[in-house]
Amino acid sequence: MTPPFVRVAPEVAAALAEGRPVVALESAVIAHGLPYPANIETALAMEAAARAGGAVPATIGVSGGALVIGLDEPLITKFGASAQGGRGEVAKLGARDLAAAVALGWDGATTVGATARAAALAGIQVMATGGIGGVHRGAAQTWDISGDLMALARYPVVVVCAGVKAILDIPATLEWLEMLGVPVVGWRCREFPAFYTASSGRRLVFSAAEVGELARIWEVERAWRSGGLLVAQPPPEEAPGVEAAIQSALAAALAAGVQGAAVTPYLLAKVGELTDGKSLHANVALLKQNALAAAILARELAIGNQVQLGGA
Ligand code: PSU
Ligand code: MN
Repeated sequence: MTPPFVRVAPEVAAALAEGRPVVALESAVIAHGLPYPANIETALAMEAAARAGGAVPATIGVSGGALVIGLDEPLITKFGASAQGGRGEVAKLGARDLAAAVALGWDGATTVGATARAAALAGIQVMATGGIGGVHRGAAQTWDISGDLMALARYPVVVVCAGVKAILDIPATLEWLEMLGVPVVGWRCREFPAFYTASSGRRLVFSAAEVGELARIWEVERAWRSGGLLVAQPPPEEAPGVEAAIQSALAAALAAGVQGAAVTPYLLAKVGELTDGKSLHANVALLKQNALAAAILARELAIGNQVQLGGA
């Protein structure tokens, strides 16, 4: 049964009803994280990557007074086009913003936290993103800490990422994930990845070499009905030397007085500009890789479910 105010695309609903693998995809990265038109191409390429991995993609957003699980191509295009020239007709929605945006009939793109909440509502277990939000640099003064972290603790969804965005304070974000009780597992890596590069210098306690290990970890977590699981894998292409651009972007954001939900989109756009698209290239590559990995995990979980059903 679909919860009220949630609209599930027919293809996604059929897959869920039959226990076939589904991967949820966020839309804030389309409307607020990447420049037009690369954002639309990337969103569609992530859907294609999920399909190539054997799962049905469900890009999530708010439109027409409903939480939509499976945006169609016209809506993805509309969300992407809103990034042109900074026109803001598609809001950036965290988990806490979903109800108001639905009630007021807004169009809104969902962050990792909002997507995790939506996926849990729809019964989707795995989602993919680029990097999660986290503790911003200078958070000791600003208290700017992404709602993604609380959502990871709260909603029972596996989030596949390449770490936290490099614009953030990576060690501080790992401390908060620990405090919130969010399990973190590396997939084919022993270090927590740093989004644009494989190495953050932070060693992980748990790392899985095979998808079956990840599936078993999630089966135990899920059986106990707690929150989410963060799975991190290194980016397929590194974009080293982005740090100088990040420093300039941070200084520019401070000078421009950028605040609240606008901080992350501002920094991502500035870093993209300052690196002449080098960061964009790496960002797109890791988004596709994460969608594929999420699909492979979703398929493994679906096989496990079928075996259980068959054995019961
Ligand atoms: N990762 C990217 N690009 C993005 C984001 C993450 O590679 O645009 C988005 C995600 O939607 C994430 C959000 O949930 O940024 C975090 O925003 P904030 O720091 O305002 O919580
Ligand atoms: Mn913030």
